[in-house]
Amino acid sequence: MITLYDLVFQNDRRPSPFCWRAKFALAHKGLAWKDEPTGFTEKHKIAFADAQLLPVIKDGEVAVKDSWAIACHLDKAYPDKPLFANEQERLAGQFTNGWTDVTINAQVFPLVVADLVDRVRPEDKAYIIESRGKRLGTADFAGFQARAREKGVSTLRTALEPARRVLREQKFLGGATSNYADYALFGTFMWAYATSPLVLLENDDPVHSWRERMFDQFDGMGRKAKAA
Ligand SMILES: N[C@@H](CCC(=O)N[C@@H](CS)C(=O)NCC(=O)O)C(=O)O
Repeated sequence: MITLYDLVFQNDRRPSPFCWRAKFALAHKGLAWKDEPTGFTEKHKIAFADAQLLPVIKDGEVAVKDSWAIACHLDKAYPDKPLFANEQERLAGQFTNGWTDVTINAQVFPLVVADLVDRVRPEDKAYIIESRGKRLGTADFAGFQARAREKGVSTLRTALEPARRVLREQKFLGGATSNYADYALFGTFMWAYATSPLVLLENDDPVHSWRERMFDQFDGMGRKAKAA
């Protein structure tokens, strides 16, 4: 049985975009897993993997850290129901994964940071204030978020244009059905969904329709998760 160490916030909210990638990858492959909720200040739980960040999986005796490494491990160890049908798809998926990390996640973070800090477990609050305060250069998260929202939502919508162009022509980034490229990007929308009431997409946006389809995947796994 695979154990997934998943970042946890207050009231069992699961915010981490990277952990959502791993959960969708496991669900796609039809693999069962045991969930191990892990707070920011519970890094001792993932010390066995020599990790500081989530997700981590323990698959028998094998420890794997980093969401991309987890996806590659799962396809190698369990070739059925591949996340990538071939090497070309794996490389295209790596591009979407990196684009989401560098461009999309970086744009979403300032838009939700105060909402995120508000929803962290009380015992992790000091840690997130210190670590994210250092990253942003301010501990005034509400002010930072409000300023970011003045232009940030429309900038994000523009940044999503490469995905929109694909989603005008096909249902998923992976084609007629979803593959890991979809999970890489959708993880970001799960992050926002779990932590912030902010409306990121317009209803008539093809990315919005895709997000709805993604929410429905695997028995509505995303939609059933605790929302902000
Ligand atoms: N490249 C890593 C990034 C993982 C990551 O940044 N995880 C965040 C949660 S979203 C984390 O564990 N942060 C812990 C901390 O900030 O102490 C991946 O794809 O798994």
